[in-house]
Amino acid sequence: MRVVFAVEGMSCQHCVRSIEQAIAQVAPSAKVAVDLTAKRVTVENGSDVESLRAAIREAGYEVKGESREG
Ligand SMILES: [Cu+2]
Repeated sequence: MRVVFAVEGMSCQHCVRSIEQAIAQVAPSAKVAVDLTAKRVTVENGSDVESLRAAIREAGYEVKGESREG
């Protein structure tokens, strides 16, 4: 399953690494792609959506919404 999160507050490569690390904590095998321009975080093979959303929030970013694909 792939989940695309709409995330506010990401501005640079440091943010990208923070998000990647936060998600790796809850979903070590997840594949994460961060698009700063589109303000999107795509997670493939992650854990449940709730855990992923919480991880992004705990890293300090605002999750505006998400959509599941597949
Ligand atoms: Cu940053």
